[in-house]
Amino acid sequence: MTLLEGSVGVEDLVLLEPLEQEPLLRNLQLRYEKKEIYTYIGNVLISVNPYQQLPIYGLEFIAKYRDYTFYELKPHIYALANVAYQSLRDRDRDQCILITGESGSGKTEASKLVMSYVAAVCGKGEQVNSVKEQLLQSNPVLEAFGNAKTIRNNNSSRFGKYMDIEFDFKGSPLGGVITNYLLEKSRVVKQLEGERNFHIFYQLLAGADAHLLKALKLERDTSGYTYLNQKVSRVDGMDDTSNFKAVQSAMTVIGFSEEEIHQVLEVTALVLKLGNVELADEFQANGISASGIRDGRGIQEIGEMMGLKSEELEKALCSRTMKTAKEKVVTALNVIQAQYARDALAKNIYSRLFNWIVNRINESIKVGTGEKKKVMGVLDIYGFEILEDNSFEQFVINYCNEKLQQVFIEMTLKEEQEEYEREGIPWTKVDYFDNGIICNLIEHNQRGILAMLDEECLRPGVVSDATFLAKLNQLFSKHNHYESKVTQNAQRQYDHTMGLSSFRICHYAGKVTYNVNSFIDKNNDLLFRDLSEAMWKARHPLLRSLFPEGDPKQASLKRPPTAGAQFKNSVAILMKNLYSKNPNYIRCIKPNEHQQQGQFSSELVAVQTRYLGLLENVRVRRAGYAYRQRYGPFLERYRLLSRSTWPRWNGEDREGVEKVVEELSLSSEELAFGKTKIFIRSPKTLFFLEEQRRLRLQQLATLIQKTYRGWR
Ligand code: AD9
Ligand code: MG
Repeated sequence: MTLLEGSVGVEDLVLLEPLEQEPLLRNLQLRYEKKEIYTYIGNVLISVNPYQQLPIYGLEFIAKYRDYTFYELKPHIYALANVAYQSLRDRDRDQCILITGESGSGKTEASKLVMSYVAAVCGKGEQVNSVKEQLLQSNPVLEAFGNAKTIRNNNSSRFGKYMDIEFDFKGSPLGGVITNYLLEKSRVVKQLEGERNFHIFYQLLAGADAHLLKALKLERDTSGYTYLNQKVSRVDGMDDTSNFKAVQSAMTVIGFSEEEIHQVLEVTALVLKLGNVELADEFQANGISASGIRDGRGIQEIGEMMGLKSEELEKALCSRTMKTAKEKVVTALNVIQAQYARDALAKNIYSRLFNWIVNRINESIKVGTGEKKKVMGVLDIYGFEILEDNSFEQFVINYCNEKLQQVFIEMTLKEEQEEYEREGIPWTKVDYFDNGIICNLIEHNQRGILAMLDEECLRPGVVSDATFLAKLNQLFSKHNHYESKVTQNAQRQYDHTMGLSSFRICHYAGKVTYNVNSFIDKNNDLLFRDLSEAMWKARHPLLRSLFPEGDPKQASLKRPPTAGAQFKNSVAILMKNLYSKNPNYIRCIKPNEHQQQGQFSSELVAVQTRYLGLLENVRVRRAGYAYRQRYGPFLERYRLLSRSTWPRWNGEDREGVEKVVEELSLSSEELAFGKTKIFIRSPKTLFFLEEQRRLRLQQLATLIQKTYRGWR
């Protein structure tokens, strides 16, 4: 049994005195220094990245946490996973686990801990174990293709992930569905200083045996590849060779055939090799500069691997065909344009390959539609990003975080307050900032920033990032959450940090300045038709299948939805999914910028606690009641604690509940009786009830044993 207050600070911030930012930070720091990385705010779990392996995980701890209720043991991610799983299994409520926090704060590790906890406690048997294995093995595969070393995190997820794990009525896993969001495909062709490309490229070069390397026409040395940052090819503590073996074996466990694995690696190799295609100026007879390929052997090999004539590939890379109703006009691309085309092709192949892998995993783990399922969703998605230079990617990522903050507000803060009103419980309202206005600024169907961007992308005539920005400036000149040089000048504010080609959004988490350069291009996300047609002509079955639009018969004039529209749509689907489930929150915090154990930077943590809204969260929680339940189920659980209600109670549920709490002499301060539910203020009272129940059950069991012996 643990007390909620002790020498390691409070385990639940609801008990913090005084409730202010400073003591909140001190409490987290005190706990962190004692290696207590988990702290609650009611049922929300705060997790501070320890950057070291703590001896608090594994089967022994799983066994402990599965047998206790939430507040009986120290705060732990297993306790949260346990509540979610039990509530799914026993109360038939679909759950979602929302894991948020900035890059390197520990989201992916948290999601894996949740998955391993659930896998350890749910169901048994050969069939069930094989499903569990498939679900767990999806992690190394997705991490190999979707994670990379960044300045902030050696194993940074460069995509968002939501996974629904599906269970049968007994709580045994049946399978799942993974949804991925926006892979950072620009990394395929270029990385910042100190960063790497996606892990798989290094794993492949380090881990493939000589035979495989030869088959893929690759050299082992990373220094020969333009797409691999030459300065960092290794990551401390990361073994690319053994990870490669792990990925191959994980793919086999999931159900990829040997042929499929080989094809995936071939396509991966092709991307690397494309980076080495050197383009140079060649002068045409008319004197106009045009591009051509410098090194014939490289393109020859790529062509062979693709199953495509190298001349066709060269043509697709170096020229562009415009079709009108009557004729086809072929124009030569200059070197810059051809390099752009080559990189666009590499990025497209890789991101489509990634989507294909996700789909292929889903095919293996999907569950038949006929069965009734219980679902646990786990969301591990990029946190709020404020970089030095913020572009389209940061814009959509931060939009997604605004939406998640909305879920948090709606499902915890607002819902909490509305429930008190519904139940007629006296209550002091707590103010919090509702970020609906910012979501609207971005996503409004006709007048949002994304809609404006789409309008520019689809508008005929001369459009550019600048015309897009001009449009925003005009439309949002009076918006409280929008700023730019133009709107600032109009208000006679002179801010030297704001460039002419930028706009700024006052997000709930802070102000972010976005540079509009490439917004149009990235939103359009168009691949020249010549390239998709060439890929479709390739004989390589997997490569070809990634470019269905290259089929001339499929060629429609309708353009595919823009990247922004697609993202907005998938966020909307995600939101609908989350709203249909009971939320469980894990708020991850990064304690320092150096990926170092034992360092706690208060300033850095302060920023994160602010935008995670932790203080507001505690206020709302504290003004209210930690625990509530309908009278019926409450009575069912605790009626054995009162002589009036045990063994039988024929009256109203609410009256029965009143009898129980009366007999236990619970303080009236601790309780409130709503229209349909009883509310309990502090976790201690709940803990007390549970303890009494456990003792009473023991007593009853002894009684039954005695009676039984008497009969014999
Ligand atoms: V990113 O947004 O994908 O860049 P995450 O996912 O938030 O980020 P991640 O889970 O990858 O962060 O954690 C970063 C590193 O911190 C891990 O590689 C571990 O080395 C370390 N970490 C995180 N959580 C734990 C933990 N519970 N125990 C030990 C941890 N180490
Ligand atoms: Mg991650």
